[in-house]
Amino acid sequence: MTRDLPATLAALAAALPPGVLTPGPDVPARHRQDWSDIDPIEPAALLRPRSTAEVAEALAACNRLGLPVVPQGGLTGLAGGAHPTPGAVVLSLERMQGIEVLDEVGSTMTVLAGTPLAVVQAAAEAVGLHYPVDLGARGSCTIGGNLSTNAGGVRVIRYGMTRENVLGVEFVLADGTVLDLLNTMIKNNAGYDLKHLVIGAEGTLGIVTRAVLRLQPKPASVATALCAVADFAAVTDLLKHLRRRLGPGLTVFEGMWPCYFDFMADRLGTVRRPFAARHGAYVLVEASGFADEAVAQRLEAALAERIDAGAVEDVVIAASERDVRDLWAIREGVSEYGRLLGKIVGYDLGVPIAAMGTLVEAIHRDVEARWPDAHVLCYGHVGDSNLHVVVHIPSAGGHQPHDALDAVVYPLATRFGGTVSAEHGIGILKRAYLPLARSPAAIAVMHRIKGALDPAGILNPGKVLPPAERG
Ligand code: FAD
Ligand code: LAC
Ligand code: ZN
Repeated sequence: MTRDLPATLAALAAALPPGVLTPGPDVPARHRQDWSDIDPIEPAALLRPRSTAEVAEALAACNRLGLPVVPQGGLTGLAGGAHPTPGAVVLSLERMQGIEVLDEVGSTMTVLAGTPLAVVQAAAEAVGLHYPVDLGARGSCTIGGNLSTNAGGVRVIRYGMTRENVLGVEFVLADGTVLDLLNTMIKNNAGYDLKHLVIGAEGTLGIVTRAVLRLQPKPASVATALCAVADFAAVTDLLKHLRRRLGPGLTVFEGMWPCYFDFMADRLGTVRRPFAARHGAYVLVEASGFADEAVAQRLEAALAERIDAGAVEDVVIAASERDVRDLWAIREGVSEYGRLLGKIVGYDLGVPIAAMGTLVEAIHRDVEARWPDAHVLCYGHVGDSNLHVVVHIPSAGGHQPHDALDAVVYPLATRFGGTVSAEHGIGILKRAYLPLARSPAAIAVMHRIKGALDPAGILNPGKVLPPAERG
C-alpha cells in the first residue's frame, strides 16, 4: 500500500499521457460502486486509457509506485469485483470500445474490451451470425467484464459460458507486459493456453484489452414458451424430456419458483399475468432451429406430449415478438430489485440439479424461521445447475443482515454439494466463502499463480482470494 498517496498520484500523473488520469474528487459518481450495491467509495483517481499501450504504461507506472488498481468495465458485476478499494485507482476500459475485425468465414469477431455485449450481439446478427452469450445486463456490461467474470447467462445450456466462446485474448500483466494471445483458430494446442488464466480472474491477474470471440450461425427460427408445472420434480422431468426431443435445439431453460414468479407478476406493474391459476413452478423455454417452421412445431409437439401426460399444467407459446418480450419480462424483472425491494442480499449458488428443489425448500425454511418477514425469491438457470436466491428483510431496511444470511445460506448450499458462485464470481462479497467451494490445495495454487503474475499485488487487491496462510 502507498504511504504518501498525494505524492504517488502526482508521480503517476506525470508518468502518463495527458488526459488519462482524472483526480479523485473529479471522478464521476458511477465509478464509486458497481451493481453489488456496496457503500460507495471515492477512488484515488480514475485512469481511462485509450489504447493497449496506454493500459501498459499505466500498469507499469502503478506497479513501480506500488499503487493498487481496480479494473472497471460496465460496473454491472454483482460480487463487488469492480468496487473501488480504499487508496486504489480505478482503471476503466470505457474509451476502448469497438469491433476491429468481423471474420465471417472464420466466424470470429475481434473487439476492444470496453465494447458493450449488446453491441457485439447486434454486429453479429447484422451479418447473419450469433454471439450466444446473453444476460440481462447486455446493454451495459462489457466484453472485458464478461471475460473477467466468465459470465454465464441464459444460453449456457446450449453454448456454454464466456470461456467456451472466446478464442483469443490480449491482456496486460501488472508490470505492463502485453500478452498478445489473439488466436482466431478453434484448434491451437501450442503449450499452455494462457487465456484461461485471465478468464474468470475478476481483474486480479491482468487487464483484458481485446478479445477474439467465437461466433455461431444465427438460428433461422426461435420459439419461446412459458410452462407452468406442479413442482420441481416436474421441472426436472420437463428438462429431461425437452433435451431428448430437441437435442441442441434447446437453447434456454430458465426456472422460476412461485416466490419469484408471483412476486414479479404482482409487483412489476408492467406485465399481465400469463396464467389465470397459480402453479408450483414455472419454466421459460426457448428452442432454436435452422429450418423456419420446424422448430416451433417441434417445441409445441414436445410440450403437448407433457401436457397429455399430466406433467405440464399449462403453457403459453409466443406468437409474436411482443409475446416473446412479455414472456421474458418476468424473468428479466431482476433489474428492478432496487425499485421493488430496496437493499437485497443476492446469491448465485451452483448446486446439482437433482438437489435444487430441496435446497430451495431448505433456504425458505431456515431463512423464514429466523426472519419471519423475509422475502425469499428463487429462480435460476436450472439447466446449468445455477440457482439465484434474493433475500430482502423489510424490518432490516437499509441494513440487511448480510453476514447472518450468508451463515445460513452458504452451508446449506455446500451441504447439498454446491458452490458459492456459479457465474457471478467471488469479488469482495464471497471472498470469505471461497474455502467452502475450493480446497486449501487449490487456493494455495491460486495464490502461487497470483504471486507469479502480480508479485507486488497491485491488481484488484482484496478480491477473490482470501488472505494467504503465513508460515
Ligand atoms: P464490471 O462489473 O465492471 O467488472 C466485473 C469484474 O471484472 C470486476 O472484478 C472487474 O475488476 C473485472 N473487469 C472488468 N473489466 C475488466 C477488464 N477489461 N480486464 C480485467 N478485469 C476486468 N452475470 C452472469 O454471469 N449471468 C447473468 O445472467 C447475469 N445477469 C445479470 C443481470 C443484471 C440485471 C445485472 C445487473 C447483472 C447480471 N450479471 C450476470 C452480472 C454481470 O452483468 C456480469 O458479471 C458481467 O460480466 C460484468 O461485466 P461488466 O463489464 O459490467 O464488469
Ligand atoms: C440473472 C442474474 C442475476 O440470471 O445472473 O438474472
Ligand atoms: Zn444468472
